Amino acid sequence: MANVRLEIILLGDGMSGKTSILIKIAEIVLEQAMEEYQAMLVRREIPSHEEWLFRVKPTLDERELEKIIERRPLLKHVPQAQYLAWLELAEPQIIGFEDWLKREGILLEDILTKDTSLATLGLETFEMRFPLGRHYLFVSGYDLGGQNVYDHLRNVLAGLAKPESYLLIVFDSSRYISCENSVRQLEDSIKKFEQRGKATPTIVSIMNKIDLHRYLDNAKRQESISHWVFEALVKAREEGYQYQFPHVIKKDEVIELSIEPTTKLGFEHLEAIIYDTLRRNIHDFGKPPLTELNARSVARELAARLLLLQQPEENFEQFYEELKKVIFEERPLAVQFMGGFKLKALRGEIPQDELLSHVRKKFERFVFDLERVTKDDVHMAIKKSIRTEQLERDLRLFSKRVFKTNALGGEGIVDLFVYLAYQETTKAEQKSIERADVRGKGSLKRL
Ligand SMILES: Nc1nc2c(ncn2[C@@H]2O[C@H](COP(=O)(O)OP(=O)(O)OP(=O)(O)O)[C@@H](O)[C@H]2O)c(=O)[nH]1
Ligand SMILES: [Mg+2]
Repeated sequence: MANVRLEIILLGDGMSGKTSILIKIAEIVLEQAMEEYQAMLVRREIPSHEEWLFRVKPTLDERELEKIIERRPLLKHVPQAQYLAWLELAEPQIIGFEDWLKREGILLEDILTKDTSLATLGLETFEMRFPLGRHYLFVSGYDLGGQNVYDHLRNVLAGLAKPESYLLIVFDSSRYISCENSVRQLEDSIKKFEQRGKATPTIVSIMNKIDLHRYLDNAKRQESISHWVFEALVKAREEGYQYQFPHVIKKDEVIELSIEPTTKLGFEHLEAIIYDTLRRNIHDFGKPPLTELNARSVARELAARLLLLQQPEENFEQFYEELKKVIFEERPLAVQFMGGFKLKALRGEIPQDELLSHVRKKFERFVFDLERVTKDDVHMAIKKSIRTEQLERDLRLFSKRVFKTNALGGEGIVDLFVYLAYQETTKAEQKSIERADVRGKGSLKRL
């Protein structure tokens, strides 16, 4: 068998988890590599990780090890990080894990050091390489930023994707609006592409964040969230509301905003208040599945859903289309972006009121009527946000497989990766059989 090349293009709405999936794939490869490295160590009579945990670790100062791990970004991605750090200290004659990876041609560092606290901008290329017997599997491709990605979809199909590429379409299964938006746009672009007689790449759909979907699909939790959000909205109407949110650049800095009692609440405040109630009330807030960033996207989805529930039938479609444009333009929360003036705000040059008025302008049309809201509305909004199962049926129209994944915990990612690698290796094997066939025939002729 020859080297195998697998080209992947990751596409989908912002925050659906494209970059996280890529990181998880790299972690799975790293785990495999760690097993081989471990086998090499055992041949050199170094204690195995299990032995080390039992015999050596209790005698060590873990702070020393943590200092080494801090300096080695790759080690943070393996459960045996402390063991590897110890090895560096205690057995300097043995090749370190990172050097060994380089020696073996296993390239993963660029992917593993990506930061998902920020959106991917535009397009990032990636390449992973790892051994497959005596050859290599090269996984390369493009990780596209999700903001307004569908504006560029036709160019992606026409420019980047080759017939042999895999287009991985990533959906956030906890956000119906985002899924619905992606599915329709994708259907449309693919139809147009095929009408022009072009060969489409293989499309593989991924319903990601299934852990978050499961978390929200719980009757008791839905009841509590409805209660908290409804109480907060009543408070905003009757007494005004004070909420907090993290600064978009300075992660440790918290910004506080107050609003006067009102019956008409702008979208930007509505989503921020929902975020605030989650932050205040949920005891496991900040940890997966409801990480701080996920709380922001849940808040945005619920705010959009609540707003849609108040729309009369006759202008629903138009309103929905306009709302979708603004909610996919940037990551939530809107108040964190304050009209692009964040740097000036950092220096205190522009007062908050003025900054907020820029956000208001963008969301001008999107105002929630606090006089009409009921607790049942909030409950309904949560239920609608996670009703993504029906979209799966549509997905099967253009995707051979639909994978369900949790990119943080890893569920479904091995299946996905094995599927992709299997497709390409069998193709490569087929080609090499054909080549051998041709060579065989040639030599017969010469005889
Ligand atoms: N609970 C949960 N959170 C996830 C999952 N996948 C990604 N996330 C979180 O969702 C956020 C966005 O993930 P990214 O991987 O940056 O999403 P993306 O699609 O690359 O986003 P853009 O680059 O903005 O288009 C991060 O905070 C991740 O930790 C998942 O399967 N489950
Ligand atoms: Mg990304």
